[in-house]
Parts: sequence; structure tokens; C-alpha cells
Amino acid sequence: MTTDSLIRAQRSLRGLAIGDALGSQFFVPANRNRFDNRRLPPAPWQWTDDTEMACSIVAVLAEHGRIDQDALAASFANHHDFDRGYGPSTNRLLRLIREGGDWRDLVTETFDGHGSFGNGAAMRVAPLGAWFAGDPVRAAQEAALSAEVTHAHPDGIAGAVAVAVTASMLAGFGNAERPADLLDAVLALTPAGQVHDGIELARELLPVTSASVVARQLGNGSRTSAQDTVPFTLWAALTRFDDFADAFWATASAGGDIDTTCAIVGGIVGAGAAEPPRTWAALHEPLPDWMLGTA
Ligand code: 8NA
Ligand code: MG
Ligand code: MG
Ligand code: MG
Repeated sequence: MTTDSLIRAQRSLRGLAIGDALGSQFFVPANRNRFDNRRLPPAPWQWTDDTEMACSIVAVLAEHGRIDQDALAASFANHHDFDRGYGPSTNRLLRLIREGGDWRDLVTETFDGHGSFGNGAAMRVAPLGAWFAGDPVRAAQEAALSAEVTHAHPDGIAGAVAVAVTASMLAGFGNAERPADLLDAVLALTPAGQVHDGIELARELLPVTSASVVARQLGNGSRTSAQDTVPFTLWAALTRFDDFADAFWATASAGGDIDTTCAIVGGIVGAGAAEPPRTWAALHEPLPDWMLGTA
């Protein structure tokens, strides 16, 4: 059954997948010089772990209507394709789950018991915010549940909460909220920590126009942490929420973890009203049925 929630989540997922697939092309050295004049790299653009994991979130929501953590861990592990370029700790975790390990034991053991604060929980979660459009409190709760399966560090979880709440608010209220007011609502629901502090700074930087200037202060994901990824992506998405292509190019031009920053931004602006250019959708590797939650 295709519900309104699923349709909204799929719109966000398509934006996320295009951001990820197109963004990842800029790791190819020959494509680096294409930023300046916004030239598209040659197709096909293959999506990476960001999209693969986002599809599991949508599939679990389509089946359960909420985040069932055991179902999500199983879907992440069963669909884990090593060649899609996963973060090192997530790679190991998913392999051990597939071999029969219990995610609840494994996830708390990562990084000497601190848990991961990688950006992997944030990169996949915008479609969940779109699913719970206009209900940011529920989006925050479900986002935390989705994060906990792979990321036990409070900042890893906070990054996912902040992205989901932003997508929920844009999907539910469109541009009715000013970006600064929207970020106040995000801050109210995001747990304390470095991600929260970074979003406070992102709010101050909303009037700045240059993505690279802002990325120098907030980070561009080059450490693949939630802390150095999420504040910049919220800034980029909320300053350009009505223009998918502009949001993409501004985000990509800052460099860093480009597949992931563009996946987050594409997922958030896709949750709102912004449509990716039609030609772009045809250039990226298509998503199979299971990935759209309709298998
Ligand atoms: P993760 O849990 O392995 O975390 C990613 C990285 O964050 C780790 O490798 C560490 O460097 C760092 N990190 C996380 N927690 C801690 C901690 N407690 N202490 C010290 N360092 C820590 O994987 P993930 O799923 O969060 O990663 C997602 C990223 O990996 C995305 O960028 C995704 O696209 C993928 N990826 C990125 C690159 C890249 O270089 N940009 C390459 C391949 C894959
Ligand atoms: Mg990736
Ligand atoms: Mg937290
Ligand atoms: Mg990445």
C-alpha cells in the first residue's frame, strides 16, 4: 500500500540518492574541475552506502510504520554491499550482524566503548523526517531509534535527530517557517553536545552567502563525523531549500565528504518542495523496488 507518508519519504529518498550519487562523482580526480562552471560528470552516477542505508529505513517504515530496531539492523546487514563504500566501523558491525551477532552488544563496543559519532546515522535519515512530516517530536524519537542501531555516541545520534527534525519541519510546514525559527525548533529537540553547538553557530551564519566560507567554520564532513557534517548541511539546506540544483552545487563546492553532505542536503530539500532537475534523475543508477519500500 502506498500511503502519503511513503510518497513523501520516497521524494526525500530520491533527493538523497541523487545527492549521494552525483556527489560521489566528485571523488573522481578527473571530475574535480567541474564545480566552477557546474558541469555534470559523465553518467551513470552510482549511489553509495548513504542511499543503501536510507532505503532500509524507508523499507522498515513501509512495513512497520515506525522504526523497529531489530528489523532495521537486519535490513542494514542483509543489504550491506561492501563495495558501496561504508565507514570502517559500520562495515565491521554489519558484517558481524550478518554472521549472527546481536547489534545491541556490538554497537556499544565500537570505538573502545564510546560508540560511533560518524555521520552515518545522519546521512540516511532525511526520508524518516519526511515520513513524519509536521510531527518533529515523533521524527526526533524515531530518528534516535534508527541511529542507535549503528551509532551509540550521543553526537552520532544527535546528528540524526537534527536532520530528521529539519526534514519533518520542511515537509510539514514548507517555507512557512523562517530558517532561523526552524533551526530554533531543531535546537530544542537536538540533545546537547558538539552537534548542538555547531547548529547554534550555523544559525548565526545564515546571512552568509558563501558555502566555502561557512564550511571553513562549521566543517565540510572531511572527518566523516556528525559534528563536522550536520551543522553545515543544515545551513546549506535551509539557505537554498527552494532550489535543488543550487543547494546541490553550493554543498558540493565546499568539498569534504561530498556524497554524504549532498545526500543529507538532497534528502532535506527533497522532503520540502524542491524537485531535482528531470535530467539528473535519469542519469543516476535507478533504485530497485525494495529500495523504494514498495517491494
Ligand atoms: P563509522 O561509524 O565508521 O564512522 C566514520 C568515522 O568517524 C570513523 O572512521 C572515525 O574516523 C570517526 N569516528 C566515529 N566515531 C568515533 C569515535 N568515537 N572516536 C573517534 N573517531 C570516531 O561509519 P559511518 O557509517 O558513520 O560513516 C559514514 C561515512 O562513511 C560516510 O561518509 C559514508 O559515505 C562513508 N564513507 C566515507 C568516505 C570518505 O572518505 N568521505 C569514504 C568511504 C565511505
Ligand atoms: Mg557514501
Ligand atoms: Mg544525544
Ligand atoms: Mg560519505
